[in-house]
Amino acid sequence: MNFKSIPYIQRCQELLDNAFARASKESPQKKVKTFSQILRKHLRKVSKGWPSLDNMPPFYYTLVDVVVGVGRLKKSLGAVNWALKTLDRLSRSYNAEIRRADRETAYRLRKEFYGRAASILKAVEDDLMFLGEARRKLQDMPEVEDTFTVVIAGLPNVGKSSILKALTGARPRVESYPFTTQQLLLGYFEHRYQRYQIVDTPGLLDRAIENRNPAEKQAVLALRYLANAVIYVFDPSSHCGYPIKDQLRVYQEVTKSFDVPVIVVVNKEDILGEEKGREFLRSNKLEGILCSATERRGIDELKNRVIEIKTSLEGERIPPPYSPE
Ligand SMILES: Nc1nc2c(ncn2[C@@H]2O[C@H](COP(=O)(O)OP(=O)(O)O)[C@@H](O)[C@H]2O)c(=O)[nH]1
Ligand SMILES: [Mg+2]
Repeated sequence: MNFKSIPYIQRCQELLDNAFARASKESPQKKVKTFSQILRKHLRKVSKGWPSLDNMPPFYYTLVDVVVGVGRLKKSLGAVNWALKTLDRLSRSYNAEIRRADRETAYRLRKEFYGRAASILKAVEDDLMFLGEARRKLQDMPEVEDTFTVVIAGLPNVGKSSILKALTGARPRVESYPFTTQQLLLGYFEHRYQRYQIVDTPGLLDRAIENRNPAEKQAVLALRYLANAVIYVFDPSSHCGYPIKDQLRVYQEVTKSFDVPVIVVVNKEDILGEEKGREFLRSNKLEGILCSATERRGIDELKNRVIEIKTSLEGERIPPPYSPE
């Protein structure tokens, strides 16, 4: 989804000034045509340059809705289209009249056309302003790939970023989430020509959803559309600074709100010890993978589990074999 290629949007007056400047260089017969062409060319660029809201993946749709409001955006794009059509119709009829008119009448008709074209633009001035502002806001929308995606959740310091690095090797790419403080860290690994996208979400999936403001709630909602699976990281050693009770509460919340498979990881096994790690899982009736992100233990098992989930989800989509009567 490329929000960075949304074209620059001129202010109403800027656009009119440009059109006047260009038309003034033309012969009288061509002035109206050129004037209207300049306006329409820009309006068409504005209207066509936006990613289509109807085909937008729900992850982006939700974010666009939080950042600028989908309803308002649709209204403004609709207004631009209206202006485009109205200008087109108007310039055709004026051009036809001007062609038949004597010099004096042609002059009067041209002036009249400029006035009417300017009022059409003035009618959508607020919409152009809004779209210009929306464009600016959407420029730093995070770029995510449309591929199998695993979102990492868990309280701060449990080792989410370390797990991401262990799984994907390279330094994660940082994308800003459109709510100032939040970012998405993206890492990738490949297996049998298939790309896996792993997303760490500092500040988003690391505390209770109930304590969030509406925009953050929407941000979490958008993540739900992005995730094909979730890795929930526990640190039952006391090192992360959060009691197990809190970690379990957020775990319950995440499993409830994400309608996808959740892989439980018990991290920092190097400090905790295998015995205590297994005991933690047993006593909480969880199934999970013991890992040490820093010592790279359990990471291959985790990776295999991710691959397995993708394969089994694909399996669901394969239609049953054809069987004749
Ligand atoms: N001993 C040990 N420390 C770890 C492990 N994973 C992460 N850490 C440390 O725990 C701290 C928090 O890790 P980080 O990945 O930043 O946690 P996040 O806040 O959940 O992303 C860092 O100091 C890491 O080095 C682990 O498996 N073993
Ligand atoms: Mg982190």
